Amino acid sequence: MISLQNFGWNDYFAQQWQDVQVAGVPARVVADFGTSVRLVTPEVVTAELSGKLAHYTNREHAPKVGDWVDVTITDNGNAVVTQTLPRRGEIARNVAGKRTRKQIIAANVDIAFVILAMDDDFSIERLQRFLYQLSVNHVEPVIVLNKADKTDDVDSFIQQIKSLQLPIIVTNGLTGDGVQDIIDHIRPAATAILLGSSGVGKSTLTNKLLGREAQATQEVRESDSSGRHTTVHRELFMLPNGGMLIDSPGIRELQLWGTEQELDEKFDDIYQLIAQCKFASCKHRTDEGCAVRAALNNETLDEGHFERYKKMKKELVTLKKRNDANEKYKNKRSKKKLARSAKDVIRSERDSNRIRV
Ligand SMILES: Nc1nc2c(ncn2[C@@H]2O[C@H](COP(=O)(O)OP(=O)(O)OP(=O)(O)O)[C@@H](O)[C@H]2O)c(=O)[nH]1
Ligand SMILES: [Mg+2]
Ligand SMILES: [Zn+2]
Repeated sequence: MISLQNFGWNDYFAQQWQDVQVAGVPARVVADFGTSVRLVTPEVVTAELSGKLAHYTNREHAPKVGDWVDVTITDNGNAVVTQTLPRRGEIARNVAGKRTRKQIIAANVDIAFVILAMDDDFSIERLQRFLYQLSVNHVEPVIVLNKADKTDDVDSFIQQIKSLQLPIIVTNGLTGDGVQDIIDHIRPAATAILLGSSGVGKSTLTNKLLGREAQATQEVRESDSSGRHTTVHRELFMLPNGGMLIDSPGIRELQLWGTEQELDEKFDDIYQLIAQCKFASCKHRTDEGCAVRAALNNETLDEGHFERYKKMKKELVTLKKRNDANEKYKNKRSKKKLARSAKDVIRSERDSNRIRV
């Protein structure tokens, strides 16, 4: 018999369950396929989404891997997901490309392993984007430096990220070295996710963690390493130690989702400096009394660290502008709709009057 507690059900979700009008039984999503999901519950295995949840306007509420949902068995024996419980520890980003929309990658995640390969693909900027996104959503981060066999100077990679003061694990996905260190961070009934760009070795590590070949892996061809992902959907696996693991498709383009305030909290050192600039409008370039410039000059502030902050800040300002514009557009449309329905009422009254006459 499956116990929901084994899959992470706890007092928090029990409380959520109390707080919403439920129709069926609770279940956890272990794989999502768009309009249907695979679930763990004592009773059902797969379920369709209700029409409302499947509708494009409700994309944010559509169940994703890790979500707790309310599932009902209909009269004809079909299982239907009717609602998604409020999430805790979601992994989200802005959809890839030019559009602006929050995309949930996984829900109810406790700990995230950000995987970096110690090769040409190693990027601190990408790491910081992941870390920012995790901090916004209160997910505990651990850094994994994979492909230990690809370098003879592991220490040079560690030195570059030591200042982040996060746990660092060094692994070799091919031999399984270091994999036990990952497992040691995952408590029973906790949910972990492996994040990182395509080809860093997430699925290779997943197989080592599970002790079986559950996920396909693939050599990244040098000439064609862009936009090709071996893993295409997300799935939640049970680990032998009782924890859970989500392998995810590589994220090449992590567009941020969040607010400037959240970024300032994450980059508190820079935020403190900016507060000391003489002018509130300081651009931190050649301005008089600029505390940021002073710190850059005497090297108490790292240039790269500041550049990454500026870049992310700019991106979040653009995100806010686009969100505001979307909001305005929506309001305008609903106002138009209202005006139209008011006209409809007048017309129908006029028509009924006519009939009456
Ligand atoms: N040399 C070396 N190769 C590794 C290591 N770990 C994984 N690989 C190889 O890297 C390639 C990509 O690994 P995957 O596990 O498929 O990468 P992924 O992160 O799951 O990629 P996507 O599913 O596309 O996001 C495969 O050929 C693996 O065999 C390692 O520690 N050292
Ligand atoms: Mg993969
Ligand atoms: Zn300044």
